[in-house]
Amino acid sequence: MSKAYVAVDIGASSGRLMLGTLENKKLKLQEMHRFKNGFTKENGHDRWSIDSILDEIFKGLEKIKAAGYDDVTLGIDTCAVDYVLVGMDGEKIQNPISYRDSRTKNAMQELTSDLPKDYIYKKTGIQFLNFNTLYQLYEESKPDLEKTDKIMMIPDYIGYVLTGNAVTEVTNASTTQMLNLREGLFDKNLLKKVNVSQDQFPRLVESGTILGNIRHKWHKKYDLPETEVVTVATHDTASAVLGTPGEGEHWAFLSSGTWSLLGTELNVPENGQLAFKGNYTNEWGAYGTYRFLKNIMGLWMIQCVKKELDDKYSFAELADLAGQVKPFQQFINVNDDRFTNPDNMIKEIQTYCRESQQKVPETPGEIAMAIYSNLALYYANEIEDLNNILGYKLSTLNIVGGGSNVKLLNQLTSTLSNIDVYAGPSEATAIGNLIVQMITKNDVNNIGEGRKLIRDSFGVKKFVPETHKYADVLHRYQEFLENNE
Ligand code: LRH
Repeated sequence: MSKAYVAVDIGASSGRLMLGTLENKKLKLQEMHRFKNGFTKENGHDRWSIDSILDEIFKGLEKIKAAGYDDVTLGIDTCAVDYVLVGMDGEKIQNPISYRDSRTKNAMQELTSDLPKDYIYKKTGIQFLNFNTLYQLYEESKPDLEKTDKIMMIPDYIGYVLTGNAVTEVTNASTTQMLNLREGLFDKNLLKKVNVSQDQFPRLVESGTILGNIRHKWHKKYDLPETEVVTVATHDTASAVLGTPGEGEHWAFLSSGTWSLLGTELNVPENGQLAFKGNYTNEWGAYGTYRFLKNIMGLWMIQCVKKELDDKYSFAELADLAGQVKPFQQFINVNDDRFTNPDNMIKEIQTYCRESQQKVPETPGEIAMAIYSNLALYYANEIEDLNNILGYKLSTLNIVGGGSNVKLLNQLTSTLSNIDVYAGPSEATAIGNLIVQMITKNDVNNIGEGRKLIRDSFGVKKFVPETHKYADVLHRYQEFLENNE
């Protein structure tokens, strides 16, 4: 009889089940199951196929049992903001709509013409992204909403299907832009604006709450290990930050995956005027922390390009090709909404460059370099902004997630931001998910000890600024942004 921890980590393009065990005071990770994820058009919208995700989770658990683990603890994390409407019969009403669906294109503008942005920001401290749950609910089908008994964030819904128990976990709930920072509850006025009520959300719980055991009916259908579900930091970014081995004071993180989430951990939210103007967010974290950060378009751009090139090149090959090309051949505001879900990313980038009378990237290497160099510039610009808002200089930057494997991007980021970069682990999200389970089950004492465990278990690579390089580029990029925002 072997015990283990399992992180179910569902990203925008893939999901996996990672097994975590403690061996000789080190955390050992093993990928047990991986599957493709993505949204497809269904009933007029881009939707996640939630039943297939559940199916894959069961498949993964069967593999884990077959590998000899018959007693596991399991935590679920996914990307934020999306939700499932559940009817009186306890079943989902439809497949959940992805935040990249175009339904919310004008919703934020419409809603905030009535409720001013500074009013919403003061209450919630959450950045304005046109896909926040607040704006998604604003656009929600009225007949579907009328049938709704429960509104559940996706990881909470998965936990509910597995165990029959319904909660709303705070790290993810905060990204709805509907939690009131001061009251610690959903804000009544904001809910009213989108015709939903507090009692439609299951009770709020902190990360690290035991949810319950997998239901008997699933054991009858699948050959599963005994499984206890822990509600971890269910927002993948919250898990990624918990899985970041930052050290000392004032370290910054860059969770680099489909999105680039750049920021720092705070104990008190920062929702003053400067943070509001900079559109920084205060997402709730585990153990009384806040993730003060900004969303940057991220590797989504390169993921789209890879697909559009028929997966002829791997990410590593694209980075190699980029390395053979000169950086900064064109400036791109990577956070321009036009890159959120274009029909074709390569064409969108090329049109952008043509429209702004810049060199048009043509080869795969040129396109990849255009993306990497502009991501690095955008990061550097935000680090400067963060230093200003916080009133102190961030000491180091820990890059985690898949993007931490891209040496070229790490080096450009270090040089342009003039900061020491520590890259890795690339599996920070799954690790953060596991660490919260281990703290909940008393195998690890607290998050400080958890981060030490990560440092002791995984290699981290250091990148230092090449100070003689690219002296004036950031400044020119900032001027470009000012004229192109
Ligand atoms: C990253 C992420 C991010 C959210 C976005 C919707 O996967 O969760 O933190 O802003 O997806």
